[in-house]
Amino acid sequence: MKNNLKIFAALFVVALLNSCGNGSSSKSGSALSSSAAEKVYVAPGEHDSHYAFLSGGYSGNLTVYGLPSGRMFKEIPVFSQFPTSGYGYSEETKPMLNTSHGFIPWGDSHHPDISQTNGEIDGRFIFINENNTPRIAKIDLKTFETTEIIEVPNSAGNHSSSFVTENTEYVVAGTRFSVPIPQRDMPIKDYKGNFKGALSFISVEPEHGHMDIKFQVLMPGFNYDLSHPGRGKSHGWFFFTTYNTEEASTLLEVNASQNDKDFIAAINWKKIEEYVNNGGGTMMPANYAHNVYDEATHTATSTMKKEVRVVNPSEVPGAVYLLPTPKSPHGCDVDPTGEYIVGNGKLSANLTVHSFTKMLDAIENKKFDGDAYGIPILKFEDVLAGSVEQPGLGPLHTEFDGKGNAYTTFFISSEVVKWKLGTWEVLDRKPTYYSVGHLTIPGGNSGKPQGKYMFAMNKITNLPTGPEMEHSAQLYDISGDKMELLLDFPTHGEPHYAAAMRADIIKERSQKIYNLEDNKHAYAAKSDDDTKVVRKGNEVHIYMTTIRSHFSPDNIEGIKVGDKVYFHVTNLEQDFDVPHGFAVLGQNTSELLIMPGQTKSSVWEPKQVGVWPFYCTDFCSALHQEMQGYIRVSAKNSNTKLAWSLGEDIE
Ligand code: CUK
Ligand code: CUA
Repeated sequence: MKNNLKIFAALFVVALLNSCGNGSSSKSGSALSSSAAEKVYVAPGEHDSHYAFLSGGYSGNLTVYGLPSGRMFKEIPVFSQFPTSGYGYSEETKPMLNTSHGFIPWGDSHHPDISQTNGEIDGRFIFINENNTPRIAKIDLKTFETTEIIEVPNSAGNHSSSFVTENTEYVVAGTRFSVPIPQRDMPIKDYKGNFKGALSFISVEPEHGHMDIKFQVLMPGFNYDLSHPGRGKSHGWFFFTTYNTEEASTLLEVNASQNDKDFIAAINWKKIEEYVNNGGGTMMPANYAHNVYDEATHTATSTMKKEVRVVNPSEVPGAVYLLPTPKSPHGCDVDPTGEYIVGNGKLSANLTVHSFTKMLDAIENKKFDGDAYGIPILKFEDVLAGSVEQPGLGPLHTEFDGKGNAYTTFFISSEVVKWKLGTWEVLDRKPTYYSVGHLTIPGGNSGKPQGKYMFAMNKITNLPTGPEMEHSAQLYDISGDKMELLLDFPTHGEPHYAAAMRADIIKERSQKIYNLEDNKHAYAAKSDDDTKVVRKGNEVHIYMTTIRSHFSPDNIEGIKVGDKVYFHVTNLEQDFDVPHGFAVLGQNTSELLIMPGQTKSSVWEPKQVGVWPFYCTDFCSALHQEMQGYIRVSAKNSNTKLAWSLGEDIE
């Protein structure tokens, strides 16, 4: 890291020198050609050609950017409470963050992946993993809202996730850490041979995208780092990189780097699916949450599931193989044709590429080199397609442009290297200013990449914002023979992977409003006539509406200290882009942002008597500042009458 910083500092100085003098004439240090700015300029009122969805890492969220401008459009809350919209605070969305460990309003999300049809990105849904409390979320790209989260039992550090098969049959989630399955109290030193790694195949129902864990494959106790689906000819298979095949439980930086080769695990999921469809596998007790947001009721529910189907590789002979891969591979990437499987060995001098055809051949001819816990190990030489010799230091991730080229990031040497599939020659290399993690080509994770741009996501920047500098991404034009660096833009949280695609497909499907008529929320008030305040013991339900520029009712009396007050606010607007907000002084879950036609609720437990104002938090019209009201809170034992009004005084 120190070296990178030095290199970076040197580059920065060169860049500075260039910028104060002769600008574009410099060959040695200037990263940007003079026309780069034009290539990323999107005039006011114009739209970007591509959307990019960057994972937020430890923010637990997903951020949406436009390409080529690098403008951030939106942050979509997924695994975190989000004050901007009230996600995770509102009564309707709290169930989204329920787990078997209780309410967990934080997550670590790494790998978004867009749904596919026939191997092409279709722009319907985007899935993303949560590592820490293993979960997979689905975001509907009609609304850019998180609509489903399923917890993954028997998993830990859910990292080799969430990647989809070419018809979105499955979104796949692999464990990073192996653990006792079922979880139990046992000595850590007995890890080896006893812990297991669960690889989960979560089926996605074609019409609405509902997720369900179809089966889990219980693998040996390695770490499963990343994964990718086979595609085209290898559709039906899934590939996972492993490290710590040593099965160490302490000081992994040394003890998990002993073996010269770890493995890529190849799973024939079609074969296991068939076995399961015929009743194969075992239902084992489990406890995991399945949270679904219903668009008609605008409300999420959380259901606890009690069992999961598990399959041991030994039950389905011929379904699981291990491909030796040097050394502690991180990324596991499959090219658009499905023939090449790239294992990015973090500690290896060369990049290893396996051949799917050779793999099938080796399996057919039973060219095995022993086994691990009964799983056949194929011979390295028999599955090797080729290797890229000494392309750089610390390869992490590879993407493809669909024209026979691959692009790999190198964390230690801080660069992106372009190389040719089949000949394995290095074609180009471009420094990234900072230590780089993932990279993304729109559609690069499908059978049909959408060329033109590639962006690399870096771990450090030079934007001074206190002790922590935000991360950044760098955008390259890859339409020519050589990569051209166009732009550097700041990112949020710590982006790992990102998914990206053409904007027109998403724009076409985008929802403008929620139809008020279709609103089935249990506490909706669909006109001013439906507004009311109802007391049930110490619970008070306020059925409230908003329309430019008032709340109805806007005067409420008869609330008492000790009450639990629910504001159910329906936005009556039916025009595009007219949200209203709601907040009341002293409420610890303040802020609802309510879209046209939607109902959202927040709860308030007033602690102090007084007359407290509430107001609209979203600047909605010239009279936004007038959009306010009062709620009177009396002592617990008072006999103030429950009353409400709009446009007149409460008598
Ligand atoms: S990981 Cu972060 S750079 Cu979680 Cu995909 Cu490789
Ligand atoms: Cu409604 Cu401001």
